[in-house]
Amino acid sequence: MDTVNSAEPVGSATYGDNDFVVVANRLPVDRDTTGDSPGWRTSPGGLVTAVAPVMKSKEGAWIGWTGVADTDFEPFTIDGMRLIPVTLSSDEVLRYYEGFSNATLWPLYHDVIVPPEYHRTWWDSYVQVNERFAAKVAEVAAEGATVWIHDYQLQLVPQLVRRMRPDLAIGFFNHIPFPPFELFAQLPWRDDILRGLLGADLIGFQRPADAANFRRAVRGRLNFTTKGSTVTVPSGQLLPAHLVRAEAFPISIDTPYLEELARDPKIIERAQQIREEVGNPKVVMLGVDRMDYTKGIRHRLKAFGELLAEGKLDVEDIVLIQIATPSRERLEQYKIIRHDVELAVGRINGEQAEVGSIAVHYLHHSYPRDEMTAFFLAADVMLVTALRDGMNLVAKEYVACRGRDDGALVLSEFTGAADQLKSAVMVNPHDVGNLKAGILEAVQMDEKSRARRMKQMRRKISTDTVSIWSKKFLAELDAIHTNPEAIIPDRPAALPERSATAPDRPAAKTDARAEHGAGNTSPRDASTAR
Ligand code: ADQ
Repeated sequence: MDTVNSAEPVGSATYGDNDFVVVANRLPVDRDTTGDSPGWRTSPGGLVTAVAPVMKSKEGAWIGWTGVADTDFEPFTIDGMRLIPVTLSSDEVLRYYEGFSNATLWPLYHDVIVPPEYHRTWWDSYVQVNERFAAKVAEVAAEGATVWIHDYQLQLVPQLVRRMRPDLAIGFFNHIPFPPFELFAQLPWRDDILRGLLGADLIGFQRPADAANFRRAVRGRLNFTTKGSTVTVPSGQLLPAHLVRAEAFPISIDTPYLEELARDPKIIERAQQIREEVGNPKVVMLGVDRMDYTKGIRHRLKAFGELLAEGKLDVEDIVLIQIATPSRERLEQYKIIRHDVELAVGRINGEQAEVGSIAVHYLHHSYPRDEMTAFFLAADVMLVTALRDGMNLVAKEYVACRGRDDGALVLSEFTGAADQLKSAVMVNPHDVGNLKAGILEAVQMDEKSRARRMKQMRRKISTDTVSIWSKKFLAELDAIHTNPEAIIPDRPAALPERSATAPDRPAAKTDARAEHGAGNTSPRDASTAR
């Protein structure tokens, strides 16, 4: 492997000195090799926005992969964030990331829209990479530090970290749905994943239904007791005995920042220009998604194509701009979805467009935030038709940009956002008839209804921002870790004291109630967590 050193190394004295550690598959940077000497470009996303203030105030560290395979990088600092790279080999990118994370877990957790693939070599790689991340956490976290682990790629890390460092407060947030038990039960390594997650003190999900699915799986597979959102982990489960909270923390967006962008005269002017560039139709509809089979882009195009073919919408009056960011392009299912979408766009334009009136403007690019905001401002109707989505930030971003309380949102009931943006036009994207009716309703909605509904949705996201989300999560994690009795009524009498002792310290004996779950656990699954 090559070794590349960055410009600002973190001194080894700072190891084990981080009071706040974020752990995610990717670091919030991309390697930039365009200049004379290679460097890093920040890739600001929701997660950075959410955790950056805490990172700065607590001088936190972020552990993750750089996106460059087979290369070791030294820790470095960028925008006041201390970044600690974890190395992945090309083989691990193939098996752990593209394989187990994105071709096993991703489809399984999204209602098996495409069939998940189960391969033991992928699982082995997933375990190995999770162990590497956990070892890094154990190395860099200060005593009693707070560790916040993110997403489905790292579900074993909480357990692995707890076994090495029982002194740490461990939070986990799952950005994607957690599937119903009947689907989750397909996974050959289901019990390992549950135990992996249960190493955390607090597990956050997007929707209450996700948290309920998780708790049901814990009861059904491991026989652990749950009461409300609390799970009692008994001793003898490859984990020290402890209590876990598993509940919903719906993620949001940086609302004030987007509202400000949407008021910027330059961006407003650019929005007007976009409308002109697409022919100044009466109605501009917009779709913004990663190119992913979960996002319902094909269903949306089918509905739109049929509405045009039936003459219910007229190509002279309406345009659909479909932005689809390139995503996971080496995976077969992603090649298929791209092909299908491009075929559908070609067919609609071939059959419905006239010279000078294109029906679908299809853009397979990524855009800077200013330009995305201009698209949101330019759109009269926003289409979010995901077949399953943990939250869907695009829906919230569109609402944040509609400061004039105009515009209509068509929103799939299978998104986490549907729990909050209740005044949207709700649709079932699997039902093309229902989707078409929803699109027509949004297009034809009178101004007064649009204003009323948008105002209600804007109110919701103005009090529900990503910084409030991270504060709530971390405050609850702190409360659970420092004083579980204060908030959890059913705490077993004899939970072990937390202390930073030797790695893999055997758990203390617990009371009969906590032992009960252990005794009833089915050990039938072939694999066990390492
Ligand atoms: P994603 O599946 O990536 O996120 P989403 O929540 O919509 O889905 O977030 C996408 C983000 O990328 C949005 O901020 C959007 O504006 C941006 N984006 C999309 N296309 C873009 C383009 N072409 N150019 C620039 N930016 C673009 C996962 C889960 C979601 C969950 C989030 C956060 O799948 O369900 O909401 O994490 O938890």
